[in-house]
Amino acid sequence: MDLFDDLKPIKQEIINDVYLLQGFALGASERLLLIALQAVIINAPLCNMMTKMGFAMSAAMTNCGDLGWISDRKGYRYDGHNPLTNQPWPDMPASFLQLATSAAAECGYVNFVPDACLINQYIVGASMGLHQDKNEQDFSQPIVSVSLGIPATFQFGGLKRSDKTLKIPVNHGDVVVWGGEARLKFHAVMPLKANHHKALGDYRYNLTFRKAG
Ligand code: MD6
Ligand code: FE
Repeated sequence: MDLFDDLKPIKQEIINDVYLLQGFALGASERLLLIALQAVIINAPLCNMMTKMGFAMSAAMTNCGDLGWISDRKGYRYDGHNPLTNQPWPDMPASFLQLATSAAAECGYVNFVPDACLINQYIVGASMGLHQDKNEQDFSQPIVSVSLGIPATFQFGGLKRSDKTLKIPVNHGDVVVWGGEARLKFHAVMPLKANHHKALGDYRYNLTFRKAG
């Protein structure tokens, strides 16, 4: 075996402008990331927001950073305050910012400075339907999506809801980055299968970083 055989290809371009960085969030900074995640959730508890249609979303959510993504009977939007507490969202932890900017840079987005981080918590059976991320101001900026905890299957489609989708398995520590021609493509999370993660229990967490404002 050669010296560098063990180095996995860090970046795979799954679809044009959709990158999978396997295990990118692991390593020395993983512990700091998980401690920061716990602190954010203590300050801004997870809750199942309502959709415009009046159904509770199956993933529980919270946010950190200057702006937070929220949903209620008025629709989807970004807001600087947590509707549960009327307080500003917790600051984005340095470990979050570092992870998001380095993942984006790895994929060629060198100027990415997220101002919003949405945190989703999925229990077994929870899912997210096919949708586009289009509540942000500047579509030249990418989306950085960090998967933690138990595995899930991410689905990536096209610019039309009816376009066929590709399944992307995502595991603890994987990061998906999309931008450019993929920025407005439909995507979804398939219903979570029961599993267990040694640090995060029976949950999947997803951190989605965006330049929203
Ligand atoms: C995920 N979440 O949780 C993917 N998009 O893995 C999303 O794609 C998403 O949670 C827009 C708004 C909220 C979300
Ligand atoms: Fe999305």
